[in-house]
Parts: sequence; structure tokens; C-alpha cells
Amino acid sequence: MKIYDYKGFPNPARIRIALAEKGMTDRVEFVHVDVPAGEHKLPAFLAKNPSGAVPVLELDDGTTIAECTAITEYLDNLDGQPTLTGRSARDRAEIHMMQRRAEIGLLDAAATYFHHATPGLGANIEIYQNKEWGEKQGERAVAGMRYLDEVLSERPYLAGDTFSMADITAFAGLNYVDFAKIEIPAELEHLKAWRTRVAARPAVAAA
Ligand SMILES: N[C@@H](CCC(=O)N[C@@H](CS)C(=O)NCC(=O)O)C(=O)O
Repeated sequence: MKIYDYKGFPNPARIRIALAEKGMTDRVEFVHVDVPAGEHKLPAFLAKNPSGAVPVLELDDGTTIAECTAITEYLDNLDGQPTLTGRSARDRAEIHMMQRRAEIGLLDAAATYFHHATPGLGANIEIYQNKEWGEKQGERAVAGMRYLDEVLSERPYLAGDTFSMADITAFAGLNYVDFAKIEIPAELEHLKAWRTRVAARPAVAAA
């Protein structure tokens, strides 16, 4: 298996964390895609992911899988012992619900702020920018953090008692928040404590 990514970027980090949590990092070959240079917008990469974004998983038979949730589902279920995406119908539903809330309300909102309200990846890549939309999404990211803080005031992890794909998305979302220089409101104590706990997980620290 190959993972096309850019080490250090928030979405690729989601898959590096999932791989480390599953003890599978050594089973994949990482292929560096030069995103700042626009390699992800060239035909060879678009043939693997028409969205022009990393990460992408490529199986040994050439099948390509994009979108972090789909890649995580695949990796988590390969050994028949899913630990990140749930086992029961109810757990799977809760994890997907919270994952999506963290994705739309935090990670994607912070990414849109970065690409539209800041110079982003530079003029060659950011060919359309809408500053007002970007600013709005920055506000949405802050609202998303407030919501996650509230959830974490009642449970240790976003989808309940155990660490899951939803936590990985939110953790990467906070990394994007830092990357985009959005301030985390000081009073979000539950979110900050959760972040410290997640960062201390051996797999997360290793990724
Ligand atoms: N929804 C996608 C998001 C992927 C994504 O936006 N990746 C970023 C890197 S963090 C990227 O490749 N950005 C390049 C660009 O937007 O031009 C996923 O889950 O994989």
C-alpha cells in the first residue's frame, strides 16, 4: 500500500495517526506530493484523486481511495478488529456523526479560513479567494471549538468513552487552527485538556 501525502499537513496527519494507532505504519510506503509546488493539481495526481488533495491511499492492485474517513475505514477494518470506527451499529453512527461535526465545524472551517482569508498556499495555488467567506468560516471554526468543548465537558472522547476517528479529525482540526493562526478561546478548558490527553497517546506522539 502507498499513501500519497505531505508530512505535517493536517489531513495527511489524520491518516498517519490512524496508521500508528493500528500499528500499521510500517506496512505502507509514503509518497511525498509537493503540495506547495502544485504537484497535487497536475494530471498524474488528479488521476488518483480528482479533488486534487492529499492524502490518497493506493492499494497494491492500483485502486485509489481518497477522503480521510474512507481511508480510515479501510485501514481500521483490514484486520477485522476495528478500534477507531466502531463495531456496533450505534457506535459507528455516533462516531460518524461526531466525526462529521468536527470535520465541517472545525477542520474544514479552519481550512477554508486559511485558503480564503490568508495568503494560503500562495497565488499560484489560491486562484480564487473570497476573503469574506474565509472570515466567516474562521468564526465558524471558533463556534465549532466551543461546541466540542461542551461535548467534552460530558464525556472523555467525542463519541463516548473511547478514542475514535472523531477524535482524530478534531485533533487535526486544532492543528489546522494553529496552522491558520486562529486563536483558541482561553476558556475552552475541556477542549484543551482533551487535546493534551490525545497528544500524549503514544501513537499520536509518534505520528
Ligand atoms: N476532505 C479531504 C480533505 C483533503 C485536503 O484538503 N487536504 C489538503 C492538505 S491538509 C490539501 O491537499 N490541500 C491542497 C489544496 O487544497 O490545494 C480528506 O478528508 O482527505
